[in-house]
Amino acid sequence: MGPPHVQEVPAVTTTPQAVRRASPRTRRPATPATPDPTAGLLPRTEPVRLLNPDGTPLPPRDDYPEPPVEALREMYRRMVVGRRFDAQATALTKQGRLAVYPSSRGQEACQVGGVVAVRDTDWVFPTYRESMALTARGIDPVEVLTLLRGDWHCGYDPTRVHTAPQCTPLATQCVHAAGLAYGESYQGRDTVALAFIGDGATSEGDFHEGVNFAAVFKAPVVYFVQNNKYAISVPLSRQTAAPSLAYKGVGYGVPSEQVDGNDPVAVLAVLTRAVEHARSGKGPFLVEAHTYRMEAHTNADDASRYRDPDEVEAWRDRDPVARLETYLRARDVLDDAAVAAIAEEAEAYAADLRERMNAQPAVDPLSLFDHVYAEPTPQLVEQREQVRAELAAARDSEGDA
Ligand SMILES: Cc1ncc(C[n+]2csc(CCOP(=O)(O)OP(=O)(O)O)c2C)c(N)n1
Ligand SMILES: [Mg+2]
Repeated sequence: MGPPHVQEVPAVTTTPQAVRRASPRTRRPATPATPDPTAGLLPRTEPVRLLNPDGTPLPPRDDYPEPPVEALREMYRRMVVGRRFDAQATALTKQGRLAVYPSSRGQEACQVGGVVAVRDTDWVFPTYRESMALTARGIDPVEVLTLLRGDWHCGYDPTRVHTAPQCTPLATQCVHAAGLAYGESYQGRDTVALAFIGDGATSEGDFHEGVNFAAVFKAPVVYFVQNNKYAISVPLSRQTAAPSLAYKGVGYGVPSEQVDGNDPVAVLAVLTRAVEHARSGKGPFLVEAHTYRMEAHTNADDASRYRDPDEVEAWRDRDPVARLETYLRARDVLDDAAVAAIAEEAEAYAADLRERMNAQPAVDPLSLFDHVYAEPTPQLVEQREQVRAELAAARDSEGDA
């Protein structure tokens, strides 16, 4: 007798074909369903949202519990100060105090949500767009703007503030973040790296290499794509045919999510979960936030040449600062007096920044050549000498005048 699960073969009474049809032995056993290899990796088909655009709450959801209201209130404070900082930095370009400034007005929920979601001991990897995020992280705004003033490559000490220098070469921070996060976990620390990245930069090789490395080596990185719909003048429709940038995770085995990037409550909820995922040893996580760049690419760009003003107006109705303010007022954790006090704090912050940015920094142009290589190349030595000679000639001619 065979094993108990094998059924007895009945006697042959008709044609072999009929037997084959009738015999339970020839019936294929039901194959167990193959587990979906993408389970848990794909983002939800709709961006996660916890507040309506007018600030009224949506029904609570189990997958993304609402963050504590104190954290949201603190987020509001930093968003208001951040917006004022951003306006001040734009004004400084007009006064000739900054060479260039890429504004992140309209992206406050992402800029602030990103840094609120991580610990001070975690590492942040920003791009040129993230000046507001860095000030929200508590870095001195004058130190943040040093790069854009053109004084020095980075005005703050990255190791002290656990924040990498702002990257202008697109997506390079994605590999830096993967390397740092892997190194930290290798040494037994539970540090998470948060890498900001733009929609356009997800087309860069470094984005894919960083995400792939982090996935294979389970490096605790949160890749946070701020999809602000433009890469300078290139709209998203010309950038990618992907259904959502969050889908770029699945090809590397990286779980991902998409979120309404102008909903501060949802941004913090989604990033909190993504950071927890990375910290718990499960590897990287990819978040795409749908937001909008309200200003031009930088002050040196004229966005009216490539986008419709009606589009910008439509996004004004989804303003993240007003949205959070409405919600917090309804929750009774913000009133007129608190709003006025925060606005006053923002004004004082901007005035202090203006004052300190008016001081002419002492910069030695030759320091540009320092720290590039441990041993300078012959070309650098030659270029340094050229600059030195030009500066000396300029000084001499000033003396003659
Ligand atoms: C490797 C590289 N290629 C091109 C550029 C020029 N560039 C600077 S910003 C930018 C657009 C980036 O758009 P996105 O990634 O969407 O970020 P956003 O500026 O919208 O924050 C480009 C093409 C660059 N800085 N680095
Ligand atoms: Mg963009």
